[in-house]
Amino acid sequence: MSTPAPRTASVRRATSESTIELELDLDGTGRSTIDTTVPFFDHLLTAFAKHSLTDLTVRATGDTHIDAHHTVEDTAIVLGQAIRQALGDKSGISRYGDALVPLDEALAQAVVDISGRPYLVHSGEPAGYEFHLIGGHFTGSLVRHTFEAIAFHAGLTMHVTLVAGRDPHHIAEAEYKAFARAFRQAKALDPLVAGIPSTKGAL
Ligand SMILES: [Mn+2]
Repeated sequence: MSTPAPRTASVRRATSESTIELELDLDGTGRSTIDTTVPFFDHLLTAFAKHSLTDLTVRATGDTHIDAHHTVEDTAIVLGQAIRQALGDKSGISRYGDALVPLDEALAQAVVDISGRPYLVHSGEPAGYEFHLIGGHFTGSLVRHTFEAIAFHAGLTMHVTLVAGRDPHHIAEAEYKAFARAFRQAKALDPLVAGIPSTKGAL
């Protein structure tokens, strides 16, 4: 048996609005060191790493004196870029994953296809969720916005549905954990898959 290539990536992105440095290992154990200066987003990324078994290091700084928006969005862009890079040619992956994850009263479903075709279908958040301020910095709207950035830059088809939920913190965390669990399945190497799991021969 040949040793599979490491599925790791290191991406740095600097703009006038933020500087992001991110390293990940898709075949990790869920260890993470996250510092985006936005504590609630650190909490979501830590949950993502833990429940997707991705080792993740993030150092981000940005113009959070204006708003957390740029730093959070740019970190999500870089996470997507790193995922795409680390997946390589996607040889031997399961490709699809799905999960239904509760957090007390909240329940979120995520379905992921590592398709190379960016698409996000996101629904179910209660009316006005986008206007909630969580942890003093993070607006509810950023849950969808970060999923958009990850899907578009990683090349994932993602359907994320909030089935139930009342607490804004629980809602965001359940959605991120569902995404993490679905992604964990989708990126997993399946010993029965020979080559790239697409009838087109490329993903
Ligand atoms: Mn934006």
